[in-house]
Amino acid sequence: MRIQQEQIDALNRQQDSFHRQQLDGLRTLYEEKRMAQTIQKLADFQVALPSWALGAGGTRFGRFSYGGEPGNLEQKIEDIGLIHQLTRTAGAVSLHIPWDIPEDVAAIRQLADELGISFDAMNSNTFQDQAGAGESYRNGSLSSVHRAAREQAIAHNIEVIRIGEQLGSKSLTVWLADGASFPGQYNFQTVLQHTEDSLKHIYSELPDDWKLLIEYKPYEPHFYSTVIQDWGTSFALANACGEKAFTLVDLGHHLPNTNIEQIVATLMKKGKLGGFHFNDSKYGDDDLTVGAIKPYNLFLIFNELVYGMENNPQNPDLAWMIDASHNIKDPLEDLIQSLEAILIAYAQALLVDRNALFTAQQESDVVRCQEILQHAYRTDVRPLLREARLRAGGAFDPLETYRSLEVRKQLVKERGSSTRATGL
Ligand SMILES: [Mn+2]
Repeated sequence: MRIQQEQIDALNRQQDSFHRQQLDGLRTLYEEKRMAQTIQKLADFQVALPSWALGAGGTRFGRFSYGGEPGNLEQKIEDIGLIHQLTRTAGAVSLHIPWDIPEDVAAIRQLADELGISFDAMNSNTFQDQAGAGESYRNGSLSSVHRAAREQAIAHNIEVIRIGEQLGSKSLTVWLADGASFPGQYNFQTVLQHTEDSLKHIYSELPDDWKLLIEYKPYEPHFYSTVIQDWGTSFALANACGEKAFTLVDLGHHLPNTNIEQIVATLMKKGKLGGFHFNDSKYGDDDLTVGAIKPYNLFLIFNELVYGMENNPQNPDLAWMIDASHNIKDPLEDLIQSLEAILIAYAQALLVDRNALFTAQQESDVVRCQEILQHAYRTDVRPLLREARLRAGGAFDPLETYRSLEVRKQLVKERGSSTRATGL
């Protein structure tokens, strides 16, 4: 289905005077120039949605399907198109291979183009065995002690690059599930060396204008060790590969209470933060809606991201992506909520008075430092988000518009109530 622009505009008009009042209220707190800059940056900010997030996810215990799920890649891109039309923030898709190998590349590119969607980072998959594959990844992929398994995993990653080239993507994200569930299962140094050698091989096949993004995770699916367990290991591997290789930070891939904002600051200072995956968690890699549990933490992370984007020209533009699983919510509603939470944290971070913060830090005025940060955090920035969206033709309130227009009901009508998204 496609939403008509007039439908969005009609609902927006009902909010016109309320919106003006709200925006004027913010003008009493922040100067016009800062407001204008923030609105422009919000309008420019685009987050990729992964192709596996449009259907219901699941846990290792079970999965509950959601009606009207996209049954193929075209429908997944159409769903992202719907979210992008409402939010004007979801202008990219991140594909997962082999779940979403395009059958007709030209047709997929044309569809994405019509909907204003570009192809962001490609994701390889060596955490599952594929039908007909000669080698199993049971004992690892890029790190495996079995040469044939490593070679198969390397060849798969190169194939993903080739598919990505046809689509206009510019980066490959590698997340390895490789690890050990028991002490003594493998030699730490051996598997690290294999991983480095395999990544270097993949890197050597990377086009000049591409990036290799290396994700890390401390545990899961293995519970004793993970080959790329933390940012330090990822950073070392990226450095070993070369200048086109970077670390990717996934919010859920940290042990509880890890200071993620400090990791972000360190990597950006070193010019090695390449990508960012958004989600939220209470206990581990919970894949919950962004901002659902720890919105202040998200703000503190964005505070460092904004500082880095303004002060670290050595760091490249980041690949932003939502990496979450929607187990009980409508996936599209969950993604709309996530995008809103991301932009709220970004806007708050943009409003931090950096000159005042610098002065307070120089004077070691700890109380003032906290006040400056929290003044921005406690600002209701939603009028700025709405203004950025309205200027781009998006919805005043994407979630309420989605519900008013009964988008899910339409999708169920078109696709049926028992479709299952590929890869889930
Ligand atoms: Mn991730």
